[in-house]
Amino acid sequence: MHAANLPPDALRERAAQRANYYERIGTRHMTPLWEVLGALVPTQPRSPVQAALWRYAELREQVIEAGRLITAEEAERRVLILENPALRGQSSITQSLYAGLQLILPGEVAPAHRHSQSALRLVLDGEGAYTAVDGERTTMRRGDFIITPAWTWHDHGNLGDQPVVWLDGLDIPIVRFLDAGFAEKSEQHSQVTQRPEGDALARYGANMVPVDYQPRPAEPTRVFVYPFERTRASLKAIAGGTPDAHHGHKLRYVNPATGASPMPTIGAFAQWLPRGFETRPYRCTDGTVVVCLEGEGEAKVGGQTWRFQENDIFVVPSWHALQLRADRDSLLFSFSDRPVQQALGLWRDERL
Ligand code: GTQ
Repeated sequence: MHAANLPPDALRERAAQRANYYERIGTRHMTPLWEVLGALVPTQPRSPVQAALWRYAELREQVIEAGRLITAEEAERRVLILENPALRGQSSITQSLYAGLQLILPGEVAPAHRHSQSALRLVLDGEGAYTAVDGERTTMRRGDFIITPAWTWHDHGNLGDQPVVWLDGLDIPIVRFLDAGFAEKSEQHSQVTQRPEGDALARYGANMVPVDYQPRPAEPTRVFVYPFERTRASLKAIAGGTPDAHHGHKLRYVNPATGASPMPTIGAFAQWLPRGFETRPYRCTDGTVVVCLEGEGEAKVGGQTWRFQENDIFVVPSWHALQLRADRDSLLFSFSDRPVQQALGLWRDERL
């Protein structure tokens, strides 16, 4: 008999029986699927992640204050985690990704370690710092996209006279979800340099690779720095053409030896929006962190609208429509878990 046909006291009686049943099976660690099926198998993504924006002017002030409270050495990594407002306590900016703002003061070293988690850095502010990856240093310049793939040794240092701040993006929540994390501290505080600066870029990042190099399919690139001046030059060179209605002029960073993403778990993108250009709304299943490197404008995400300017950071949750408008020529960097979703056959997008 359908519930609609039951008299009210029969309905109450049945609800009480079910509640009693749920309680009894609950003591044996079972629970009824039919109460949660709609949430488990949604008709479309209903991300708990919240759209949010962090203004760099505020971020900088807070992270500089951290520089007075703890040294890089004591902290190991002096980082303020950007926590999604709906995921407080989880050290996550989206369900799958972590983001944080790292500060290194003149003379400091963030000691060498390695871990299963893959990391990217986007340099935001200050000059004179370096990151060393598996024995090679790279000077960090604003806008440089630097990677430290899983299990590569890395340390950071500041040889200059200014505080240096960058954005860290890691796949920490993915590795935690899989219970697959390992980490190790190096005996060397700073890695001994084994190759001159620029070696990896020359060998692997100039449309050539060493003659016997055969990368495995998901192997991260040996190119660990994508210099901003190259990215910017490419975007400027294509900016005269007709922009895509939903993306403007958008490129994805690749492992030049394979065409895949630089690291298997994180995809990264750079995009140029000419002054006055407004994108049509677009949504995709990869929750995305966006950083304004140049220009200013407005972002509409779901129902929210923000103005953004240089170094502001915002997060677009899965399947939320994004619309961007540039009020000056603007260059945006972004990263997401897209390669994971694509490898699993899950990724979808929609041009609205
Ligand atoms: O620079 O190695 O933001 O290990 C979080 C964990 C940075 C790093 C983070 C890390 C690092």
